[in-house]
Amino acid sequence: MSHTQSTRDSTSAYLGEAAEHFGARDSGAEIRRLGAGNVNDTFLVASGPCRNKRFILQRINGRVFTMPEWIMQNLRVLTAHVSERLAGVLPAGRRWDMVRFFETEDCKEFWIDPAGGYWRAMSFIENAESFETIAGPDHAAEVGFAVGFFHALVSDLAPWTLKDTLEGFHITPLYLRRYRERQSGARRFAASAESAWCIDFIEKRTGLVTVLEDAKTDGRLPLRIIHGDPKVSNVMIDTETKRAVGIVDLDTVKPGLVHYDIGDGLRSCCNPLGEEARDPCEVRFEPELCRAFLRGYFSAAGGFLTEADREFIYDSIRLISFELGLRFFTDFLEGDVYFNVEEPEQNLRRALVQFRLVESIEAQARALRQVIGEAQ
Ligand code: GN1
Ligand code: MG
Repeated sequence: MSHTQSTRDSTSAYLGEAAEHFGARDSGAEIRRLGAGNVNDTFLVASGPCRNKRFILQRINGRVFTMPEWIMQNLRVLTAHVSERLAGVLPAGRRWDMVRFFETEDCKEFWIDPAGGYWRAMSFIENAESFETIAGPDHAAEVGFAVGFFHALVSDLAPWTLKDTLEGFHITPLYLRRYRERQSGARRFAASAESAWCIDFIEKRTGLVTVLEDAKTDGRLPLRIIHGDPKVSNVMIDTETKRAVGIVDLDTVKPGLVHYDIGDGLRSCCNPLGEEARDPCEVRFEPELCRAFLRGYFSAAGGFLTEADREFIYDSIRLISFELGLRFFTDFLEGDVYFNVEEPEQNLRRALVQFRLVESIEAQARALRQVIGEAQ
């Protein structure tokens, strides 16, 4: 049985009970899986006589997040900071919702199931939706705004006030090291043409993996607070105005380089076919979506970014796409122990998608540097 399946079985076994601990006690409560998260299991619970008491219920993946208490501690610091700051910085005519966390009936932040799973509940942002793939430039500009606005909101929060909830996250050289450790066992998988292509692809680019970490070490890029996972599907869009109204999935909010977020937001936004594209050969990085994302991003975050920050934007787009491909490929070699999968070889296909994106980014390097230079 795959890791994904055994986790899902354990999740289903305690789902109803978990909902009850957060107050959904009526027998008619509806619970449905929400989104396509690769790590945690997320559900929407609708309870009450008219099913209008809605909240998000989530089981944290304990293999990935080994310190769930730290996540909640960070979120308390973050929420307090944002609620104080929000009114002063929110542009006129916009709404912005921060997720609120609920306690169990006995006033705990988690309910821990008999198998050791950590469950928590949080508010559902009403009249908003999110999308797995980008709809077009207007959507990209809103995702860019959301990432920039998040950075602006936390730009005066000292990095040391938050714990590191996922050590090594986005430290590309560490992912390369882990990949290397797995390479000996990789031989049997490398039999396929796709795997051989990935191995070759990675080998040709090992020189680029330290670009952001070097800039961090020598002080060219400062440590700030980051979101960690600002992909398209984590930005909530108002169903009527189509404007971004919040950014969810806050478990990786921690100290880091804003470039991890900028690179991640762009690799997600500028790939219209999405991470799960069936045919990796069709994948392309779209400069016009990049332009739109950066317009939105700078409209919110332009104020605190330095020239040095700008200089590393191109590198960050290329690097974070490469890094995600490397993470997917390593997980494929390890037997899908980290990212949830629905079918065999899904992590291999996901890796191919990211690597094709890297190729497209590299082929358009000049044009992209120009788009970045023009953005403000
Ligand atoms: C994971 O679980 P999810 O889908 O929110 C991953 C991100 C990746 C993303 C790719 C903690 O996020 O880093 O960019 O998949 N999160 C973690 O879809 O590893
Ligand atoms: Mg996430």
